[in-house]
Amino acid sequence: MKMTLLYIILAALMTACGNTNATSTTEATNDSTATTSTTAGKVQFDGNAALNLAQQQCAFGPRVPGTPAHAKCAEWLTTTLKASCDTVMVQTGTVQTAKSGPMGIKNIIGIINPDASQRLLLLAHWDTRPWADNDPDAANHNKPVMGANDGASGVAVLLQLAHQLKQAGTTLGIDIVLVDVEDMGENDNEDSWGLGTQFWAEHPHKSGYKPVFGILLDMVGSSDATFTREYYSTQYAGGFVDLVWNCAAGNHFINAQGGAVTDDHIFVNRAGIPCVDIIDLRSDSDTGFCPEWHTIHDTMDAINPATLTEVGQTLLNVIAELEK
Ligand code: 1BN
Ligand code: ZN
Repeated sequence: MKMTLLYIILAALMTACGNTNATSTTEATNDSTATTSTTAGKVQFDGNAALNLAQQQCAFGPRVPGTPAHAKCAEWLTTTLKASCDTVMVQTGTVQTAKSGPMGIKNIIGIINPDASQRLLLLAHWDTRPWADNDPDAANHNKPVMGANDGASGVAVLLQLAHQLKQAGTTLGIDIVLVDVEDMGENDNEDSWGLGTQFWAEHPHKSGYKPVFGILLDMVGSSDATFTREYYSTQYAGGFVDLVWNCAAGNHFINAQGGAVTDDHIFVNRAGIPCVDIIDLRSDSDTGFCPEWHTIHDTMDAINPATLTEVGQTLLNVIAELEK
């Protein structure tokens, strides 16, 4: 009976938001850019404010775990979330990295409407990679990545979303989990990535935690971004991928199947929570990502407010749908 109800709700959500091109494999321009109704009225996502929040993260320098910049940014993220969320928790622990031994982590969690039973999980990693090992110049391979796109962009959208929801109000329960130590992995070692998320999946911030589903943001700021439907998201959470792409704002969301990424969402899905990865996947590059990925060029020049607006607006559209 319970499962039947879940399927009915999911079927309704899958066709929600007005874009009915969910199974199309051609490029689609979405038309859900209109303002969104929430309990507090119309809300339009402010991508310029999000860009400013990315800039503030980058001003600390690369947020490499174990460095002073990482520690200072953790304080700032906690303070910033406290201004918008009802409850903020900082989850600490130690994980085993592939190349740098044991590492302390801080997962920073902002909770909106803690008593609401229907909840949406939103994730982004806030750490940055210690090594720009995809840089065309090998002399840069041991330099840290600034992570304007790979780290700061997703966090900035979630911080700005929390800020706007505080002003507008929402009836939905929302858990924003800023995960640490995503980006210290090594090739061909899946479990070496997403260490903060793996820790959270083993120690959820609330026992029996069961949101409707989760959305992960990763590398969501490039002007050339193409957000295709990521493979594992489709495998584990296909109905929710339909929902998100039906709610998509602007023309960076492409309703076609994209590649597979070993990202934080894998560990959330394995823990039994369906989770969708919104990530910039490129079919025309050797790495599968944007040219700045894991290079010293992943700086503020690599991100722009228009793409952040589209991603933030898409989240607002999904939230409005779940509020109905
Ligand atoms: C995403 C951004 N990832 C790292 N930075 C995850 C990833 C893991 C991407 C392995 C490619 C390979
Ligand atoms: Zn990375």
